[in-house]
Amino acid sequence: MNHTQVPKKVLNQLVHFLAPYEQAVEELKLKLKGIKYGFQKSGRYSPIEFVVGRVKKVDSLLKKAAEKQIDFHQDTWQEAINQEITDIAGLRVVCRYIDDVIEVMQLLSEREDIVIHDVKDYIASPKESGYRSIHMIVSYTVYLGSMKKNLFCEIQVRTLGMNFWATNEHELRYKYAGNIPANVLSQLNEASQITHQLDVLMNSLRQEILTPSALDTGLEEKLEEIFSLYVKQDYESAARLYREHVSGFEEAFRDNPKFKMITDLLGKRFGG
Ligand code: 0O2
Ligand code: 0O2
Repeated sequence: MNHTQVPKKVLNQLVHFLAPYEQAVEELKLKLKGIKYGFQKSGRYSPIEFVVGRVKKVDSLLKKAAEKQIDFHQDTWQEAINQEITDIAGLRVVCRYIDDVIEVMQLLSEREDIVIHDVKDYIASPKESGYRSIHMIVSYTVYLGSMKKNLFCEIQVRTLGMNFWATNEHELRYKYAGNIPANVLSQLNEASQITHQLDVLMNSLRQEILTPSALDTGLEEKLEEIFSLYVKQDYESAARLYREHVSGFEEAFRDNPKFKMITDLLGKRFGG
């Protein structure tokens, strides 16, 4: 379907129709990013690397509406789209490891503001293209002016590897207008399998990578000690401990919030 087959009145109404979806994407993006910052603020590893979101482009929406045989000449087209097209509001959560993907699904299932209706597991059963991801169809309520709307949204959860593959495949599909040559398809298929092997291998190293080393643990304790000496105004002992244990490790522990606080507060004073 193209724009000319859709009544002009409907095209004019689409901007208004999409407004709550725009709001849902913005709110959910913020909330999902909030999960990430919550972990980081408390000094813990976040299962979320990054979050992006988008509202489906009008062309893509009309194409899907045509596939679903939605009749724009009926006054009920808005309800029909709301029910039939569940990815108008789309969020994408990208994680480092496969176990993080599972943890994110678990975290989402515990929330009261997001109701899960359906989960498509394209990791256990990849698409023919080689595409892997988890798709969760959820409902979410937005308040827009005096209007309250409960909308379906799609949350895709995938690893960095799966995302890398999907981004490449998406661009190739666009370049070849959907008709990717057989030799390129077979390379994509191989790349999908190798990406999955890498994901599985990295997942088995996850514990190794994420368990803090003795050095980190020791440093955490020292940071506590230094901070409490500072609070007690025993600056001389705090400075000594800082020079003995912290100086030289600044770069390695830059992302540790406690370390950041100590260096911000005390680093300049004790560093020399
Ligand atoms: P294309 O053709 O796929 O590249 P920010 O303010 O930076 O947080 P911003 O600028 O609004 O966010 O956009 P964001 O969130 O960085 O990214 C938008 C991109 O997210 C889209 O790119 C999509 O690629 C992707 N995306 C996120 N979620 C989904 C989803 O559920 N489904 C699909 N299909 N794509 C998603 P473009 O430019 O719209 O398109
Ligand atoms: P857009 O709007 O262009 O960003 P459904 O009727 O919704 O159940 P559908 O549409 O096949 O059936 O849903 P599916 O497959 O669960 O999810 C569609 C979205 O998943 C796509 O959005 C992509 O973001 C992603 N996706 C699915 N299969 C592939 C694939 O083979 N390769 C890549 N790169 N992405 C895929 P759109 O359609 O691009 O939406």
